[in-house]
Amino acid sequence: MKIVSFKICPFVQRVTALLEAKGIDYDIEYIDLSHKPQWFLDLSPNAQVPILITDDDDVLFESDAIVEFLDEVVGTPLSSDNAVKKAQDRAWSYLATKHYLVQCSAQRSPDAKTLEERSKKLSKAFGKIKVQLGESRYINGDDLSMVDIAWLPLLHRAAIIEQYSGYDFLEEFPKVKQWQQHLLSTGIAEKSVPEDFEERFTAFYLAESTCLGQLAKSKNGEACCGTAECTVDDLGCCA
Ligand SMILES: N[C@@H](CCC(=O)N[C@@H](CS)C(=O)NCC(=O)O)C(=O)O
Repeated sequence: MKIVSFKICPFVQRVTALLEAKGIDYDIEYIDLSHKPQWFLDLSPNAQVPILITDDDDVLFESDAIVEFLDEVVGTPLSSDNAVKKAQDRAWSYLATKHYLVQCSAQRSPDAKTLEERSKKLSKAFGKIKVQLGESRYINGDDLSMVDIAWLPLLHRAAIIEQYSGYDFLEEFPKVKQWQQHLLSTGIAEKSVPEDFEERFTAFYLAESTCLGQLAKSKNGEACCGTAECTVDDLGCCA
């Protein structure tokens, strides 16, 4: 099977994380979303990645549909066979995927005020999921579930942002942070992205035009915007 992908897309990462968690081989083809190839436009009804091309050449789109299909047809299912639990898990997964673009836009915030406003939206989701976390490694116990896979892109990206800029989307949520550590320690996050993911991700989200990029520069001991007159606001972004 083949996944058509864009290197830093969280919706793609949810699909590849599921395949990595199940230990299933797959091919991946990266496209440039600013120059979508015609063959891709012919296959993808909404012109978005991911799409999955099965071994029988069937084409699936929308990451929700793709992960549900994959969970059913390859490897050991991660979904519960109890219909109520399965529906509940779907709902907790949607809470994550509805916030992928919220996190992307928070990461691209040009200034501290915008970053705070956008982070607040993301925090609402972390505040809801934290109540679901118990003492076990993962959300449903000691085995990975579809909910863990749906939240993995958010938690992986939060860890990279914290590492480079010191800004922690999870600061107020120690339980979520513990879950993040457990998920990262599986190695699935790194396996689910291309080798140059961190480079591409930081080049885009920690560009100098972003507040987080300015924080990353300050953390490195560099002037946040490279000008001698540079002043910083409360967060450390260029004022
Ligand atoms: N609802 C879609 C969202 C996928 C999505 O937003 N993909 C982005 C990349 S992360 C994309 O292809 N954007 C190109 C576009 O919208 O033209 C899914 O879950 O698969």
